[in-house]
Amino acid sequence: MTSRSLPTITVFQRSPDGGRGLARDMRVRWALEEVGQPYDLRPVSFAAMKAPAHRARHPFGQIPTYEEGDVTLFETGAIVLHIASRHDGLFPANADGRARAVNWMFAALSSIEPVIVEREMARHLERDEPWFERRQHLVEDRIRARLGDLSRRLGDADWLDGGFSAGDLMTADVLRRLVGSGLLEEHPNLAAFVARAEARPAFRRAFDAQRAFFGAADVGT
Ligand code: GTB
Repeated sequence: MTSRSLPTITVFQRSPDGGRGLARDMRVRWALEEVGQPYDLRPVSFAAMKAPAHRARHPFGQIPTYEEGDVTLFETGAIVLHIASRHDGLFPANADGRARAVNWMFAALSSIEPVIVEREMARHLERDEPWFERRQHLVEDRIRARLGDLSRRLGDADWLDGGFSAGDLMTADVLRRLVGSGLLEEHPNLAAFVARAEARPAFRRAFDAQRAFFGAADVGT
């Protein structure tokens, strides 16, 4: 009998968000919890993230990465797709349903996440610029347009395409970054979608694990 090690994901050594689970390892942890796959963590400092050993895993020197056997992956879209493809629980059984779930994963990462990240980057890096307020309005209008379309598509359904899938996981995780901004709350069905996703036992386990990890790391180092 061969012993196989657990998949290992890299995470921030110290939480930049105080354990709110907003960094992108959260979606990987959540996917692993959804399929019942235990995992190990490799915490990396900001300095270690940019060092050659980590860049061998992640060319852009970021987290998370995912190592399983001989496979090392470094984009959360690819990582969650990998997990969903190899385990039951995140994709529908039929090929067409699976294709639509993958479609929603790409939509989350390509059509929804970029404008949300743009808003955050501007808030972090451009706050003192004279054009900040004007630009912020423009970016928020673009977010509103996306959320309006998404809200109309979701309607009063629980999930985006039938049962919960990796497409919902990715979309909810992307939208979580807007909780409390007022933008998500303009669409009660989207706010309820995120709350429903966050109420899933697998999400709770992943969230509690990252919070416990960061709490322990903060005390110990
Ligand atoms: N496209 C990549 C993916 O999806 O995997 C993006 C990976 C990425 O942006 N990683 C970030 C990182 O490593 C962490 S998640 N940044 C360090 C660097 O680039 O040097 C982004 C993030 C960080 C912090 C918060 N926060 O504090 O709320 C939220 C999100």
